[in-house]
Amino acid sequence: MAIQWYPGHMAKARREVTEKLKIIDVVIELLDARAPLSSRNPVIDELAQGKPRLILLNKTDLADPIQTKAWAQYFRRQGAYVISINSQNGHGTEKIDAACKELANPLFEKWKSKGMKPRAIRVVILGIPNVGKSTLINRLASKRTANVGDRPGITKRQQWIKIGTSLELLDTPGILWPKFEDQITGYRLAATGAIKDELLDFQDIALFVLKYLKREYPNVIRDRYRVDELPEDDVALFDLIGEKRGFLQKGGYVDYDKTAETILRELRSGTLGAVTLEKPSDIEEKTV
Ligand SMILES: Nc1nc2c(ncn2[C@@H]2O[C@H](COP(=O)(O)OP(=O)(O)OP(=O)(O)O)[C@@H](O)[C@H]2O)c(=O)[nH]1
Ligand SMILES: [Mg+2]
Repeated sequence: MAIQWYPGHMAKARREVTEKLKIIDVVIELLDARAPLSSRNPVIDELAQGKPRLILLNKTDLADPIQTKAWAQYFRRQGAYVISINSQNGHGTEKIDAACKELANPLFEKWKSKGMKPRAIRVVILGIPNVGKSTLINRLASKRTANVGDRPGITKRQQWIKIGTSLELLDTPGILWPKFEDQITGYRLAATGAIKDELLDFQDIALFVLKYLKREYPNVIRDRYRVDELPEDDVALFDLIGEKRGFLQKGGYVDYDKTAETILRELRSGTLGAVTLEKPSDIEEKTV
């Protein structure tokens, strides 16, 4: 199944971000720690226009901690400023203020040398739908000012939020891009919840997830679904999970829809365990 989601409001949001960037000092790129590369918008370099950039790996509570470390190192090796965070409980978010100040410092020094007074740092938070932009803003503001939800496409328009006296944050609608470089990116984004569910074939996505878990995290499947021997065939495994969970229809057939939906829900909520859907070692192998 070809996965793609680039509705008109995203094209508009992209234009609006481009407009606003003239007055922005620092760009925060919020990535999903479960799929850092797939959740990275390739248009971001064009959007960020060489502004100082901070990469945040969010939802670290749902991701494999070993891989989160590896991804942070991967981006740091490329010269990026990286912080791993959990916007829901605030873990790591206390470092953001100082990072923005450090990144904006050269600009402030320039102002000072021209005799201008420093003002609040203007920061924009960019990221794909559902990655947690509004949750992060609420966390930094210590109040619920931005709308959040567990569906992609919650924020519809830009909104400035003041954080103390030193920061002004711009919340933006999640933006995807017109064409995924490869379909596996689409599958990862679908699995983590960045694409509108109504557009997805859940069985297809759940099979993709199972195949990956079987290879990389077999114990996650064994523990959660009490399957001791993982069948070689992915569809047979899918069947077995449905059976074990008692998702049977009339005649004893496995209810595929319910099984697929359960696997995805349990992956997204972290019930399955902390799982990362792509590893830096995968790409490094590819480029060597
Ligand atoms: N487990 C976990 N959930 C998070 C975290 N950050 C955000 N969420 C959840 O992710 C969902 C999406 O959060 P939002 O803040 O609305 O995401 P957004 O990026 O603003 O999404 P759009 O406005 O649709 O682009 C919500 O259900 C949040 O509670 C996190 O660090 N960990
Ligand atoms: Mg939002």
